[in-house]
Amino acid sequence: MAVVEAVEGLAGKFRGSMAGALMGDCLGAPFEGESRASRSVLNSYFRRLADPALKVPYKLYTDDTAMTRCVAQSLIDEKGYCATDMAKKFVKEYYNEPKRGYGSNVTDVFAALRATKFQDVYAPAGIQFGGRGSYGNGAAMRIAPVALFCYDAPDKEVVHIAKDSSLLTHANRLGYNGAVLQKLEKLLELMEQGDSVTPSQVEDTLGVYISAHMSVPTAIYSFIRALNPVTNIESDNAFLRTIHYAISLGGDTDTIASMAGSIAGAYYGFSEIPESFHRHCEALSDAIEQADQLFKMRKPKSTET
Ligand code: F2R
Ligand code: MG
Ligand code: MG
Repeated sequence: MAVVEAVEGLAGKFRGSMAGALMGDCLGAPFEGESRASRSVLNSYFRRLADPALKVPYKLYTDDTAMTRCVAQSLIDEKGYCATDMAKKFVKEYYNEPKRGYGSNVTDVFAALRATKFQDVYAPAGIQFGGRGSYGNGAAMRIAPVALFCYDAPDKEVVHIAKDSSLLTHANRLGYNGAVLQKLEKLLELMEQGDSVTPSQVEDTLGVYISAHMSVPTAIYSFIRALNPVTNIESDNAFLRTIHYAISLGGDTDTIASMAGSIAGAYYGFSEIPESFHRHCEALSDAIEQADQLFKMRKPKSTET
């Protein structure tokens, strides 16, 4: 792919967030659900990918990115949140490319939305799991464009769009809140232990699973942990270190690395993502294009009432 022009400042952070989500997904996907990869396997994986002479096909994105792209495109097309448009985009995307590794139950929501002709777009998610709704991390994994779109908006606007867009597929309160607050206390305890915390401790304390409450705090922790060098992780680039560390925890690697990558990408900015990795991820230019559009249309600052 063509080299992406460097953009600094806030625009670079928008790009970094969208690109980071994509890269975490693409680079983490080969390890999803496999037993935890060893340090040496991951160090050589990242070393190989960094080699400009390496000629391999790019890594495909999965459902995480497929849905993130829908969220971004819907906010862009509708210039705001439109539940019906977003639901239609999810369904169209799924039926165009169903083999992106979707959660096994969320596909029932897509089928019901289509069968009911989008009459009540929140209804199908509400009847999942006997009316309890899904607590999978499929709503959290696609949320980055909402944060970008609402960059300057009042908090209540971010919360409204984040919650309602999640409810299109995930009606369990753990699915849209991620039980994050409870878990954040444990995250703080882990942070106090510094670099001595092992992947097993993270798995036992925060979780590395497909459920929102067992993966969202883990992604946040991965970002914080990788702010500084991590023992046995070779990457000296902090963005790559975040993705590497998230994958090293095992479990739901594409999703945890994608969520951590979007935070790290926003924090460090796109210019800090090594160019040698750009070509390894499918459709990076689309992520950049959507980031640029979200940047241009970000909501103006307004005073909260
Ligand atoms: N699906 C996967 N990975 C497995 C297969 C990938 C393989 N490499 C392949 O290519 O085929 N990953 C993706 O799914 C996760 C996001 O899932 P989402 O969108 O939340 O789906 P769903 O179906 O709503 O929930 C996932 C599972 O969670 C359990 N669950 C959820 N709510 C529950 C409830 N109330 N009670 C009991 N169980 C509940 C179920 O097992 C659901 O199937 C991401 O990892 C993405 O990468
Ligand atoms: Mg996935
Ligand atoms: Mg996953």
